[in-house]
Amino acid sequence: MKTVNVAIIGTKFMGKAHSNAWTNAPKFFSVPFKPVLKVACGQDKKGTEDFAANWGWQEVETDWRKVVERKDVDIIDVSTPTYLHKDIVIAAAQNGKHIFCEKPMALSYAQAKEMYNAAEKAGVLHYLNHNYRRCPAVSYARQMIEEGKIGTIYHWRGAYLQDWITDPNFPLTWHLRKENAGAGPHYDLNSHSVDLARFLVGEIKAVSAMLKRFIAKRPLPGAGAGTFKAGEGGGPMGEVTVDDAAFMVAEFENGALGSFEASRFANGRKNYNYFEIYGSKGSLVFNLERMNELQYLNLEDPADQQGFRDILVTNATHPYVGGWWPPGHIIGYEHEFTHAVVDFLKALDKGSKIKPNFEDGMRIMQVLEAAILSSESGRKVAVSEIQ
Ligand code: SOE
Repeated sequence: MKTVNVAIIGTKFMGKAHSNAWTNAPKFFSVPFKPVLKVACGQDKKGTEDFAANWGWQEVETDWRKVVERKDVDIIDVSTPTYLHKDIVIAAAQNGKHIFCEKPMALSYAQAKEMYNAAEKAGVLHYLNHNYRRCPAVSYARQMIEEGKIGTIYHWRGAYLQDWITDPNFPLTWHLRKENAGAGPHYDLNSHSVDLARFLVGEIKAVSAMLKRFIAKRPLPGAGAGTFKAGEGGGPMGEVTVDDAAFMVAEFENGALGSFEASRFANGRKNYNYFEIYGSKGSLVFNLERMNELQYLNLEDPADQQGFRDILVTNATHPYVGGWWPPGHIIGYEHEFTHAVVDFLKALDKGSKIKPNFEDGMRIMQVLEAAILSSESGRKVAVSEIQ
């Protein structure tokens, strides 16, 4: 079997999810290349060595610039915090590497545009990891929409709600700093919802939004602090420079209307990525916390039997499921990343594109930035105003 050499930059939450995907893709799916886990790169040498030993990365590096210049690396996997994406992606593209990059794409639309242009100019394969598109129930929702099952879409109703920072003593990790994350849940979570809405409904034309910060100062992070992890706290205070919640309404180019709620202050909601889509012939509902199911209302059912049915999306005929277990043997969050790697390797082999890619990422950033302008100016903003 042909092989491709992968280097991963970033060894925390996403580093793990991606390592698992590179490992499992060839074990469960028929893929054209076997990924070789060549180099893992992180800032902390000991932590990176432990990470590499655990996941089977052959070598360790602490300087990402050396990694992107290596002749024996084909793919750069960018699993770092957002503020590092632009420089790594551009250097990787200039060195002719194919790129598998975590979301959100960048700190701004301008950065995303630069990244897209660099990747296109270099002619490399580029992928932006909005993993939820590759949840089988979500891919199946798209198939049902394409088959006309719910007819003309009227409404998108999306919410992405979490509660991991509601404690005022949760530290000021990188997600809470504008210079590192660009924005709060608006970028982190609304980016996923906008990706799903573009995937399932269509392009967004204009937005009105309100972004809100609830807690202005937090203790600086101590050892072990990170995404979803308070670690050791109690240090001096620093300023939170991003939103804590971001709500937006949107008009789609096809005439549909959408609402988006993103918050890290929704107590009880852990990773509640939820949407409802209402069409002229039926409706679809998805909730990541019940990710093996898709709810479907069919208006062609007899009127007195109408209601939402739960489709258990675990048949071999459902997208991606055939690679895993028999019907009813449910799958999880990490499988979406494996599906992305499978599609990435297939696209690499065919010389085709994969979606979402940096062009999608750029469009998403444009929508999100339009929402920030709307929140700041108090007016509705056309997405095309962001250039
Ligand atoms: C943190 O909010 C986070 O890890 C996001 O960054 C991911 O994209 C999301 O899938 C889960 O939550």
